[in-house]
Amino acid sequence: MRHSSVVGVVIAACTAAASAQMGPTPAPPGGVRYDGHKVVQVDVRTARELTTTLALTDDVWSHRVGIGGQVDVRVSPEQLAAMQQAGLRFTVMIEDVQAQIDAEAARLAARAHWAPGDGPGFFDDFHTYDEHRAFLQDLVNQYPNLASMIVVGQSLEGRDIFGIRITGPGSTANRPAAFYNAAQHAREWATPPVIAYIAEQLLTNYATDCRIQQLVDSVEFHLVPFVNPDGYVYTWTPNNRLWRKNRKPPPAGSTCFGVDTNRNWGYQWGGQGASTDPCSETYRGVAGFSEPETQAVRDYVSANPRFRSAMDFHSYSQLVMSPWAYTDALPPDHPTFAMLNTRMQQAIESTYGLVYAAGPIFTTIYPASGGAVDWFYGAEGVYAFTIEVRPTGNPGFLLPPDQILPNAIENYNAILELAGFTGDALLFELPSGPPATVPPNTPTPVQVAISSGSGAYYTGSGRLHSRIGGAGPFTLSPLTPLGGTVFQGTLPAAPCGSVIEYFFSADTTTFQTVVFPACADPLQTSAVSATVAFTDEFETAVAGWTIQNDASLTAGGWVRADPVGTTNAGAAAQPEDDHTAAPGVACYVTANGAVGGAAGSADVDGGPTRLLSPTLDLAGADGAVVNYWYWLYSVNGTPDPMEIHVSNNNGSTWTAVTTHASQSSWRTNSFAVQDFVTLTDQVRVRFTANDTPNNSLTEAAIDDFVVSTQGCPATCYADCNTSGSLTVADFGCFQGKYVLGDLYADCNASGTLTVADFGCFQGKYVLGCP
Ligand code: 0X9
Ligand code: ZN
Repeated sequence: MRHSSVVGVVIAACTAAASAQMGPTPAPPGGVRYDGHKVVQVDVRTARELTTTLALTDDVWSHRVGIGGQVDVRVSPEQLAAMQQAGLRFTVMIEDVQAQIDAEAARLAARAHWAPGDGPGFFDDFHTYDEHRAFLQDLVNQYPNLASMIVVGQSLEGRDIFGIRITGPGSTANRPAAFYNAAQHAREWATPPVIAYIAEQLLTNYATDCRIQQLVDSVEFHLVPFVNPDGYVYTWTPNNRLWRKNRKPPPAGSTCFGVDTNRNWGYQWGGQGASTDPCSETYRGVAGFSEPETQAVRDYVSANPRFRSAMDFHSYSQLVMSPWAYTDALPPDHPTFAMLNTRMQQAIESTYGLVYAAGPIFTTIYPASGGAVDWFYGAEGVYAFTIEVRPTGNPGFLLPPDQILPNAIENYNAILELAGFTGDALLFELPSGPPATVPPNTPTPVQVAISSGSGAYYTGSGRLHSRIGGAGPFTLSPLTPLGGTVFQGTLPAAPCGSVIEYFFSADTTTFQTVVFPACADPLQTSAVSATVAFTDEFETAVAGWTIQNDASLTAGGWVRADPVGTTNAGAAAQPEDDHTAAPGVACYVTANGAVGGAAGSADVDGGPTRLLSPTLDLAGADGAVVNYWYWLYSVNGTPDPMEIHVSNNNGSTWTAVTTHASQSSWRTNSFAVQDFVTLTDQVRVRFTANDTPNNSLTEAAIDDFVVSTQGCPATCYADCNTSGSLTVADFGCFQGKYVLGDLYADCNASGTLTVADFGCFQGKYVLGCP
């Protein structure tokens, strides 16, 4: 949940970095050091606390500048003392900024420089502007038919704003284009590798991955790693690691360098959330498009009317955001933006489980006028987004090198969604997901949403294609409109144990047929009976649940209770309500505090604390699914995910199933036990919460735990009424099903019900049941 009240902020103080820049460009030797500086996360609850915080720092690190949230700020030892004096509540996020910068610099000094032929080792550590260029050039050399180098224009100091153009063969006259860039802000080093990774993946997978080929053939990608090359190069010079803006020399009367290019775009330039002070980190410049970097991108983008989507990567905070940034009004295309925000958010979550928050910029972080996103959308009509990549907090801009690749991978997956919107004629999505199983011998409805991509839906053209058993032709059936973009199809009744394969298709108003999933890769579900083997809403004490607390746990052990909610920085830390619908009230929580107690007073400290399910007898089932609702809120310090394990030997050994990241809301998860351990009569599930090292606010809860087994019970065909014995009533039952057209009555499996099925039934009846 985001903060409801956000105030516009002008980060007004002259930065230490900027005030030290007295000389001409480039900067004087020596740069700026941050010895003894810390980054602290301040818990801001009132306008006064926000004003005090901003008056006491000259470098805001996080996006979360608002009331009812945490603001990450860098402070000198003196500023830290003043914060303590002022009674601000904060936790230390980075103990020693300079030590971290020095450690990174030492590592980079010792790193192997990337050279053509080194391949994906590129993502092992950060690289210079020149190395990024060589990396893209090497890709162009390997894939000359798909890729070429581009130069968008030049920076103030004359560097090329280079990039790579990637698209498949054929005319591009009508091909939608995409502009995806990074590093408007120099210190946001986690972002250029995302661009490099997108380029590498699109090219290296083109020949072998049908979906990538489809995207590259239908979209003209323009990928630009550095919109602010001067700033980026500057961050690689000694003691300038935290530079943000471009390298514009100080205007008359000032000694401060740099314009924030992301406050300089000429759409609604000069509004709130941008500074007139040249020393501010959000200095907007003397006019919209006063800077060569924004001018260059403007001219490049407006010269090509085919641009349809844009992404401006920033760091950090893990957010997916859409227009507007200058106003809290929702843009005319908000439904489309919201859909794409969600698709990108889900693509990221399904990679490593990280949940990036999503929404319009203004309300998700803060008002910011003169940003790239607003110009792309407002002036050019391009569907424009910005993602703030990893991490959420510590260590801010100094992303550890082992996260460069995972960060790139999850954001590449988000880009595939945006590219799909750019190049695909229609977009499909299953609002409730694909059903993992369907009941046997029962037609099952399945919903699909169809919306416009680069084409528009032709009314009435939606179809479901399905087949049973993995062979033979697909059967077509029309989709029924349910209102809006949602349609319903019906999966055929299928015998227990069989597999149904299915896909959807629809036409555009220009009669292009689009198939989902793409690339002849149908969805699958199997027909099986499900039986609830165990269910517990935790409203009463059920025997067998076991709590194991590590000796290091000082607070916050699991307990079954009606939870007392707590709030931290505007977000729910421990839930006030359990998940079960009324009259349900109870669930398992990690300690229950007193009403009105502080968020940190009954959270987990140390640990782990473990909650073990009763022993479940799942032996003999074909499959078993565990479903539960969980809550995990873990912020500050090192966040501690909830860990889920399963055992099939009553807890002697445990297999990791998944982890859950911080959310501040009830969420649900399911897993198939047999995907992790073979099914036995000694299965247990374990939920682990901890705060190790003890530096976070961590609250966990579990509710509505259900285990169901799946299978196709060995049935006797002739026992039509499943009475357990064969009687004359089974003939009546058979006849009834025959009359109804029930596929059960197709005794000889001929595909149609004929009189021969009666003879077949009689034959089986005579043979009897085992
Ligand atoms: O303030 C910014 O420019 C971005 N956050 S950052 O911490 N990376 O500096 C947010 C960008 C919001 N986008 C636009 N205003 N277009
Ligand atoms: Zn940024």
